[in-house]
Amino acid sequence: MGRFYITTPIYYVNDVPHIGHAYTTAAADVAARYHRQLADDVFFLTGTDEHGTKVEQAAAARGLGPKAHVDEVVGKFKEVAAKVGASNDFFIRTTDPEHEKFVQDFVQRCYDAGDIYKSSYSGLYCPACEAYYTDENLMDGLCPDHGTVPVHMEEENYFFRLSAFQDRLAGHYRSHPQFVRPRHRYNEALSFIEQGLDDISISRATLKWGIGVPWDENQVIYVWVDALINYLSALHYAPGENLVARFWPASYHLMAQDILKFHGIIWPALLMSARFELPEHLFIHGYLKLGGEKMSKTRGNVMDPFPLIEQYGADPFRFYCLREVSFGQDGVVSEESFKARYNTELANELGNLLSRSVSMIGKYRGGMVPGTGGREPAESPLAREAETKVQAARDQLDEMDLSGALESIWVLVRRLNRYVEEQAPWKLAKEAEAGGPEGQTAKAALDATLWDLAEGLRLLSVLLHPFVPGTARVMRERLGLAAAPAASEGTGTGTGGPSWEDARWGLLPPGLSVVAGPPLFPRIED
Ligand code: ME8
Repeated sequence: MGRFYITTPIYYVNDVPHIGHAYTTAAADVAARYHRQLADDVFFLTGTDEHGTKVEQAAAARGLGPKAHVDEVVGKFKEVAAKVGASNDFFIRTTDPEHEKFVQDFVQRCYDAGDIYKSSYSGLYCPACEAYYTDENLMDGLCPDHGTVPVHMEEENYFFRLSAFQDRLAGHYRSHPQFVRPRHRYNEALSFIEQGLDDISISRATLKWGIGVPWDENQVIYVWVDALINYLSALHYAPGENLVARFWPASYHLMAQDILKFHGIIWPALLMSARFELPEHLFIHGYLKLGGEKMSKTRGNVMDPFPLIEQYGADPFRFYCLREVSFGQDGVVSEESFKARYNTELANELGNLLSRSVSMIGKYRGGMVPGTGGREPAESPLAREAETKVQAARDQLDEMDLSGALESIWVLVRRLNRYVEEQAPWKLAKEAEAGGPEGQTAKAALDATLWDLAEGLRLLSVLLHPFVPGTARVMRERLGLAAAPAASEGTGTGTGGPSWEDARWGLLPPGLSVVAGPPLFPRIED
């Protein structure tokens, strides 16, 4: 049994959530559920980033104080987590008093280590990024991410000696070639470090909405420093025993490329300064793009996940995002492609496979899963391929190749559909009726085929559990297998779902009573 601590970014509450946030949270949930299936000790954290200029401005624009604003908007982010079916163990808010206290202690450690000094800053600043820019970093004088004109800022700030960590950071990257994944993101971060690092301002004098610098009441801590520390602060006060000892360092911080520099450079340097271990991996997935452009709240071209989830459920949404976009690459999403994939893959391929199989077991065997027709389970023509795909999915899940794993699983779904056509159980049933030795052979072949289909579906319910947990549960119910423990579905640290031990061909006991039911995925008609 291992341990697995996975985090999503904590999302800004300056506006409402969109499909990009739902995507990261759903992906993290897939990994968390998979590791619970392995019986790992799992902690899954998500939450909200509630301080800083952007939030202060968003609140002011609504005529609200920042706290009233964040208290309201946080509900929408909690709702996203719940709606995508996230089994997060804790939801951190950076306005939690325990977090605020921990951040102050953390920054004090860096100060005491001599890594923080006071200096004045004068230069360009993008409030949307909450970051300073030099002329070279801008594109035609505009923020490269937001396309907005940066503002001139002049302040006395506290600075963190990031430059002093350059060699140690580069050394860490070299000795941990898997620190940032996928590889091209590792290269990007390392080359940024090698270009030379400047010290960074880590406090603000003009902003009020933030955590106070412990040794200077006139300054607040830079929102990014406050935010990054959440991954460690949460373990100090989330419910649960010895969380720090059990879960730090984090196994994976999951995010898109927009915040790689903060996580790949500033965060490890802060941890080195405060003398904490570094996270094991950062995994950088790509952007979901709408009409070819990155969605962003600041740009206003966002796709709202709620209507899709409300209409079709969390599972189709999770499935779509992880299937449509190769995990680690950018990809285009749209409602049309959602519907197309839903109809072809979920309704036709998976949904039909289940309903056909259950109905044939009903029709030909009175609703009871037959034996294997006198054949060893391992002799099934499906056995080898099933085992190969299980192993492939496992390897891919271990590498965080979530869409690759889903593809391996889907090869099996398609193989089972072909098997139905190849075996033509309706013909076997007719031949069996004829009686005699040939009838006996057909009867045994029909038993074997129906058992194979039920076994294939059982196996799929184990493999699909992390991706589409509700669907996997219904599949198991229809197959007459006991429902998965409730702990797997809700928030909490239950071992959850069918164990990965069950992902082996040949375990299905004969004699289960299958249960017919409505289509898993009713087709979407335009
Ligand atoms: O950056 N495609 O918060 P944020 C895929 N508060 N993922 C996307 C996406 C898209 N189009 N848009 C957003 C912040 N995301 C900080 C983080 S962490 C200590 C502080 C996801 O609300 C993706 O995970 O802007 C991205 O990294 C994150 O949302 C940014 O969320």
